[in-house]
Amino acid sequence: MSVTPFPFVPYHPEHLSPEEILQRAQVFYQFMDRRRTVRDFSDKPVAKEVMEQLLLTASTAPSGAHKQPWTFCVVSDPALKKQIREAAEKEEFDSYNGRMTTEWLEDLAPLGTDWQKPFLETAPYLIVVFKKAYDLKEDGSKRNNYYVSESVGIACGFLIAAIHQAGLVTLTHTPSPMNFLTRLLNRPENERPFLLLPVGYPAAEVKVPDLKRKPLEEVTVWYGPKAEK
Ligand code: IYR
Repeated sequence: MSVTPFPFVPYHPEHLSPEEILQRAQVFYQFMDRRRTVRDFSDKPVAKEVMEQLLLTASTAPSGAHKQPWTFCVVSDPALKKQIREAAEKEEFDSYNGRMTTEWLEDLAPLGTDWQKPFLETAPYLIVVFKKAYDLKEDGSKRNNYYVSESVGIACGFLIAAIHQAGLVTLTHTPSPMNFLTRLLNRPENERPFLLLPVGYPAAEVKVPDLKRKPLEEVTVWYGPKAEK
């Protein structure tokens, strides 16, 4: 089967001076460094138009062969949020009470997480991200996708940055196993649940753990001369 090539068109990225580039890089880092995972949400509503813009941003992510192998399910219906919470808490209860290793529980203890997930009902929106292992054509045939987890992971990164930039908060929730989301959201066989992101405002006077991020020296290895300062 032949595939029509994309027409190639001129691309006009911004032309900035090295000083402006450095300034932008610094400003963006400082902004992103203020992002925190929040587990306590307010029930204050968020406009659907805001959600649409956030999801448009997520959709700009690069993907293997430009297949865009993602579906974002946006849940605001209180009854459905309640069903998701109940199913997630059932799995989480089992995970925290036997399925997770002692080492894992030990690693989580400083964060204070447990099996209870009230934010699944409190947050005005839940975005459940599905990855498409393959595309299902209208005639029922399958067409492969590539680097699906990488692509969907990047889209989620864009989404998290967009949520932060909009002044809202989120949390990367990974109930395990996540199959109940396929059932509750009635997703087709080619989609697998990937990540659940509650989106909203933080609860009043929310607290977060005083985490430190690893210094650059610990997370980078340089293989050439650094540019002169
Ligand atoms: N999925 C569980 C457990 C959990 C696991 C990791 I790794 C975390 O960083 C946080 C939580 C939960 O959502 O509580």
